[in-house]
Formats: sequence, C-alpha cells, structure tokens
Amino acid sequence: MDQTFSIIKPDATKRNLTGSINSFIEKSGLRIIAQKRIKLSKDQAEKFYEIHSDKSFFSDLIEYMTSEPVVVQVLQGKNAVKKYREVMGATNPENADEGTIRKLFALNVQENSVHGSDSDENASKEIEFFFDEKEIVG
Ligand code: IDP
Ligand code: MG
Repeated sequence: MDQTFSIIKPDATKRNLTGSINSFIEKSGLRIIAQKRIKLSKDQAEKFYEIHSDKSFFSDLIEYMTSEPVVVQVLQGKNAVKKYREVMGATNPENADEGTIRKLFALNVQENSVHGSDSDENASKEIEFFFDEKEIVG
C-alpha cells in the first residue's frame, strides 16, 4: 500500500482542529497508521523545509512552524501522495477547491493547516525524518 507524510500545522493544533482534520483524512479513505504530537525545533523545521531556504517567506515559515505543537502522521492508502494532495487543496486557501481541508480550515497562504508530501520519494524521506520503523505498525 502507498504511504504519504502529513503534518497538522500550528494554526490548526492551536485552534483544536486535530480531530476535525483527522476525520477529514479518514473520510477520504486514507488510514492514519502512525501519529505523534511534537514541538518542532528550529533545526528540525529548517531541515524539513530546506528546499524553501532561499524564499522570502522562509524565516516566517520557520517561526510559524515552531510556534505551537504539530501532529506528524503517516497516511496509507492507494495513491496516498496524490490522494492527500487532493484532500488538502491548494497551498493558498483562496485557490483551494470546495470540500478540501485548506478551503475549510486554512487562514492564509502560510497558516494553511496541513502539509502533505509532493512525491513518493519525498514521502519516504519525510517519514524517515520523523518516524522510526517500529513506530509504523500499519
Ligand atoms: P505546499 O505546502 O502546498 O506543498 P509549498 O510551496 O511546498 O506548499 O510551501 C511550503 C509551505 O510554505 C506552505 O504550505 C506554506 O505554509 C508556506 N508558503 C508557501 N508559499 C508561501 C507564500 O507565498 N507566503 C508565505 N508562506 C508560504
Ligand atoms: Mg510542499
């Protein structure tokens, strides 16, 4: 079965939306097979978002991602990466389709409630970054 990596981001944990977002994920047919609530260190956040380190929004992004706890997850299902990107909606909630997590919950382009991997290769890397094999029980 395919897997993807997800983060419920600080704006969502702060507003007590973990359960609402998990319900969305489960209704879509994806299965949450690993999950933990953690506070990202600056170092972790910078490594995770390294690809965006040259962007103007990078320092704001790191500050935001370390501002409150996050919930990191492994999601499993057929075409999990593509499926979850559809369920999430566009990065900017103004462009997100009706019925997506970001359309419903995101506050703005930065505080957009969720992260989902953008390729199978990145999904594997991101899962490995946050989870031990033992923590993924299927
Ligand atoms: P994604 O989360 O939909 O994959 P990316 O382009 O990979 O979007 O950007 C990573 C994260 O950086 C976004 O989810 C959002 O929190 C933040 N971000 C992206 N673009 C902007 C922007 O133009 N301004 C502020 N924050 C942004
Ligand atoms: Mg991305």
